[in-house]
This record gives sequence, C-alpha cells and structure tokens, in this order.
Amino acid sequence: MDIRLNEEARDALRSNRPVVALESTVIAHGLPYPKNIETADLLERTVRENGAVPATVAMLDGEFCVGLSEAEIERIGTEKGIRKISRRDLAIAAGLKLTCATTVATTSFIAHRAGIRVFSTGGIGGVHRGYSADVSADLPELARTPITVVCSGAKIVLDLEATREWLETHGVTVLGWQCDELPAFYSRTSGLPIDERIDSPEDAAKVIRARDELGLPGALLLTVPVPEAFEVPRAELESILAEALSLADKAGVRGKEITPFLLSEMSNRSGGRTLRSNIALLVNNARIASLVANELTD
Ligand code: PSU
Ligand code: MN
Repeated sequence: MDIRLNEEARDALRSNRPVVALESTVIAHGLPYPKNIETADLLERTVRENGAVPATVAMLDGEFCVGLSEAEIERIGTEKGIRKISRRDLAIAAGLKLTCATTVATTSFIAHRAGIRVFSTGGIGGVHRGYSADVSADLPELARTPITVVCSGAKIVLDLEATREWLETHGVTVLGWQCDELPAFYSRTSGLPIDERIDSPEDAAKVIRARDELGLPGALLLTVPVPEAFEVPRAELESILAEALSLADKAGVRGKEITPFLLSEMSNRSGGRTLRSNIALLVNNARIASLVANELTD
C-alpha cells in the first residue's frame, strides 16, 4: 500500500522520534468552519509543544496521506463534498482518486500501516442509540488494528453501554487516564467501567509494549476525561441530546450523516458549550497522546 508521508513524519519515524496521528473527519465533518481549521492547527501545535511530530491523516486525490501541509488542512476544512470514509470506502476512494476525510477506522488503518503507534482523537464511533444495527466501522477496525487511540470514550450521542460491551467482547483494552470510569465525551463520567486506571505515561507505555509483545491484534484505548472547566454535566446534556435525536428521527437523518448532525444540533442548543468542550478535549487528548508517544520511543 502506497502511503505519502510528509518529510517531517518520515524523518521522525526513521529516527524513532515520537509521532502522533490526527484524523481529518473531525476537521471536515465534526466541527464547524472556521473553528475546524483553527482546531486542526491547534492540535498540531499542541503535539509539537509536547515534543512529538503531528501527522494529520487524509486521502488527497486518491492518495493516502500522513502529515498534511497547512494548505492541505485548509482544503479538507473548506472544500465542499469531502467524503467521510470508512473501511468500506477505501477501495472506492483510492480507485477513483477522491479527496476524503478519514474517520477513526480509516485513520487507524493508515497510521498503523505507516508505522505510527499513537493516534489522538475526540471520541470514537460506536453503537447508535435506538439503532443497534448501526455499529460504527470504528469498532471492528479497532478490534483488528494494534494502535493506541487516545480519546474521551465514544461520542455521547451513542449508546455508551452497548459500545462498551462491544469493546469488551472483541478484546479492545480500555484504559482510563487518571480516572476510574469510562469518560462520556463532553462529560467526565459514564458509570461504565474501564479495564485499568493508568496514572502516568510510563505505565501506559508498559501496557502498550506488552500488547505488542503478546502480538494481540486489537487497539488499546487510552480514555481521557474532558478537562473539568469544559465539562458539560450529563443531566444537562441528555435533554439537549433528546431534542437533537428526535429532530434527526423526524428529518430521517441516518448512516454517516447522523453523528455530524447530532453534534452540530447539540452545539446550537447549548450556546456553543458542547463545541467548546469538544475542542478542549481534543487538545487535551493530543497532549496526553504526545506524552505517551514520547515514552514509547525512549
Ligand atoms: N471525534 C470528535 N468528532 C468527530 C469524530 C471524532 O471529536 O466528529 C469522528 C471520528 O472520525 C469518528 C466518527 O470515526 O466521528 C464516527 O462516525 P460514525 O459514528 O458515523 O462512525
Ligand atoms: Mn454509523
């Protein structure tokens, strides 16, 4: 598989310096313009400030790209009709030379093949509320890709309990960064268990190395709660989410459109609080991912 690595990422990987992969669906579909581009830049800066090399992943004109220029990030964040691709779309996108944003599934797929060990995002996809047949392709990809994904759990719009069960059944290890329960995206708690609490990058690296030595096929999720100042309490969220879900139902929004629709509705209904929370957790996750990536190259 041909992957275009930019010079910085290629040099860093060759000389065993820390690299953190970042995804592009959050830029193209997860956040509104111009916050999307500002956030993408901020995430890259955060990774650098914490001693690692950022590598945003996307598909540009049919090419798997790891490490984007500022102009390329701008393109992903502004061009109309950027497709959100999951595993099922990889061959279409490559064959027909499309320009696409990569989800957790496809970012993990590409980053792992490029030799990157740590990937930072906001929230993974999962089992949808009310449509338990709609299971994000993020989940099976995580079950077969041995990468570490730093995230704040699964997005709150999902059925978190069913998503948590799925991860357990399929052997995806869920660690909690300085926390005792699975974070719930905009909220710090969910009432759902993690497999182990981790308090330092050193301990995270120990578990990651052991996973690699055991040859386990699945990803390891390092779940990080949103910083306290940006948390939106669950009770408040649930009422906004209920409104957004019923609107989606009435409008017949389904499939890959539903997550972006719900995130944007919730932001409108919370006066932008959920958006600020989303950005804060993305930045914080990029920071923790960088610390872990540093530890892994020592
Ligand atoms: N994290 C965010 N916002 C997002 C996403 C992650 O803070 O929009 C994206 C990821 O790319 C993830 C996707 O893979 O949402 C899940 O989409 P779906 O539920 O359609 O599988
Ligand atoms: Mn889906």
